[in-house]
Amino acid sequence: GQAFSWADPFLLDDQLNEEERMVRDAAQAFASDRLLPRVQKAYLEEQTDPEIFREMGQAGLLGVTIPEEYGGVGASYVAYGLVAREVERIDSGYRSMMSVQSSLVMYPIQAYGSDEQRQKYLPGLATGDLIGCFGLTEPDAGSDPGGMKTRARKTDGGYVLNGSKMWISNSPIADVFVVWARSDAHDGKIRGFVLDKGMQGLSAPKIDGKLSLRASITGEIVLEDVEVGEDALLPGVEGMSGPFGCLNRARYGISWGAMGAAEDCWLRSRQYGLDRTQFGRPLAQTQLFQKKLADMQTEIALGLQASLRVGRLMDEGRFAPEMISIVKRNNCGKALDIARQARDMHGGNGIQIEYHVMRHAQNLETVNTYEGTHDVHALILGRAQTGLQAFF
Ligand code: TGC
Ligand code: FAD
Repeated sequence: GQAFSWADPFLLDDQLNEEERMVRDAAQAFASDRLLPRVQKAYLEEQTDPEIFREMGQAGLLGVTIPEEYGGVGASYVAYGLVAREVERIDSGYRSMMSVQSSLVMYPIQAYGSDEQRQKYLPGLATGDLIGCFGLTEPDAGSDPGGMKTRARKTDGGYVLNGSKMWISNSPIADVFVVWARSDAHDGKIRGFVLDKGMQGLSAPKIDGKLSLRASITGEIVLEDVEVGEDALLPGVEGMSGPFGCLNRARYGISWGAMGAAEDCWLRSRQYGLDRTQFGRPLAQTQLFQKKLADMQTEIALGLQASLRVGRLMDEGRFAPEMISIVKRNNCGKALDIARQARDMHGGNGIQIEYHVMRHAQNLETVNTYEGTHDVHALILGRAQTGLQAFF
């Protein structure tokens, strides 16, 4: 028989190959050595250290699935998911910084960009010398990004962009802006543009006052008659499948990341229950506490196994976006439940920054909302099985 490994019930580790384990171990070491020591201060003070991008680049955590010729790691989607899990074990905001850079900025430049754009941006994004952001959401277009108002108007040598983007991770510190706009020269279809910091008319003010994801800076992107050349257009894609192609990758990574945050909450709750005595016995020796631990262990084991399966299918080129909706939606929702339970299981200490669990719970509110809310993914899955569109 096989001994039960309580922390890895389905022996996930056995299902990884050598390279995936190496990437995972590098991410784990980086996360505990470089991210954990600074997260509490960063969160309390709402400070994002841009240097983290360079450190992530050095550790090989940016562009995990991007081919090596462009400075990426050329590893599998499973490896990318493992990185997200390790980074988000520390903080969802750090994982956000990484996923935007890898899936929402490097991926579209690699997949839809010209050779010149690839050469110009990808190596610097892979080392973290350049910081990227992705502007899809607008003040009046969140779940319905097709309702965007940002416009690209054709000029002689290029385009003029006008509009504003809201809730954009990394934007106040970004060098590279992947921005989606309706283009009058392309029948009003959505097109992607790559803009550089410092362009006339481009600004990215910070959004203050977030009670969630405080270690990751968020801002607007304001475009006021920003003139760009033809070379700013991403030539390889047209329509909503452009931004959605990026979101598929990021959402998949988030499904692993959320489980990382959940695991941290679970392991901390277990330890707390073993260490803390009330009524003459450890909390962990009560039935209610054990039931909560069993629920956490179960949801995490199932969630990780599902993300692994979707990752394997992505690596085989056999994924459908709805598969990603299942794991994004379920893993984020379950992680949020687990973090809230963990907060409760820590009693009064649970509200303290040193105990980590409430920070995770607050972060997961965002993670459950961005990249398609929990309910929007339900509607995607509802449409897929009924053939009926319930968005509007
Ligand atoms: P719909 O009619 O379904 O489709 C329009 C066109 O898009 C194509 N498409 C996809 N292509 C690839 N992958 C997918 N997942 C796709 N989903 C749709 C589709 O084939 C069609 O193409 P075509 O050529 O026929 O026109 O589109 P809709 O406008 O009705 O969409 C509805 C809905 C709800 C599915 C969609 O709008 C949606 O997913 N909304 C959620 C918005 C969202 O996720 N925003 C994320 C913003 S970025 C972000 O949050 C980053 S945070 C990251 C971090 O900090 O970590
Ligand atoms: P809304 O769409 O207004 O939704 C509000 C509520 O209504 C939700 O509960 C939703 O589920 C529900 N709802 C909406 N439509 C329907 C419907 N048809 N039927 C039933 N219920 C519905 N975006 C980017 O482009 N780039 C980024 O880098 C980025 N980073 C982010 C970072 C943070 C910290 C946050 C908070 C957001 C970020 N986002 C980013 C934006 C994010 O993707 C949106 O917030 C998200 O898509 C939801 O849009 P919304 O906020 O406009 O909410």
